[in-house]
Amino acid sequence: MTSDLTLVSHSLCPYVQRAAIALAEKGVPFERVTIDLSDKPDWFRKVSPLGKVPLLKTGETYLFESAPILEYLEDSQPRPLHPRDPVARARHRAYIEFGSQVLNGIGALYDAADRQGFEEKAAALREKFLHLEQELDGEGPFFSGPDFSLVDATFGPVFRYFDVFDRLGRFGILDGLEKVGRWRDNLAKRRSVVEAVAADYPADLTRFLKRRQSWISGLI
Ligand SMILES: N[C@@H](CCC(=O)N[C@@H](CS)C(=O)NCC(=O)O)C(=O)O
Repeated sequence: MTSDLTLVSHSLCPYVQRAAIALAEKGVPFERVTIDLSDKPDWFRKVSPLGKVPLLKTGETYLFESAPILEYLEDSQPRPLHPRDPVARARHRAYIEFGSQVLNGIGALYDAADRQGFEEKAAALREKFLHLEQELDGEGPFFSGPDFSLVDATFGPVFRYFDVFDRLGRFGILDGLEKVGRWRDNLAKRRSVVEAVAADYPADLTRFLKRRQSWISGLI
């Protein structure tokens, strides 16, 4: 099967991964074009209004921003990843945004200049996961039970950061959060989540963290 969908990507970007996971879950073939965000090509600057990845090219149109891209895939492709119930759908959309706020917290964590700043950011991040521990469906394996959803596509890339953080130290951010821990393990096993990044992702992320010249860089 051929596809006219192209995902404009960067190797580490968790927002790109959301779209790649949704496409894989839907069984939709797509091309990937990877760009260097530190040296953005002219064609990319012209078609990306915010200068960010992901972009999804469909026909001659470049869609930008991961949340609308996910919604477009829901509207245009098979195998729904949103629940049908309107309240549940709205709640899932809200937790996709919550996932973006968690990613902001992760960015603040790895950019913290010193240990005290790092610990403050770690505590703020843990608050968000404590909230998730309350919200999660205890049965699992996914956010809302048996069906993989866009919230799962959002959090697979979130937990992937922790696989690398765990190699650098014991920061305790997810300690004792049993439902979150089980969710993390289940997402790590999901084929679409595994295949959303290249095999050298951990080394690539570690190099990225080293270059931040922040407190965590000093642990590498
Ligand atoms: N709100 C955007 C966030 C996307 C984003 O932050 N992408 C980053 C890479 S992960 C980016 O392209 N940054 C531009 C840059 O580094 O210049 C979305 O959901 O798509």
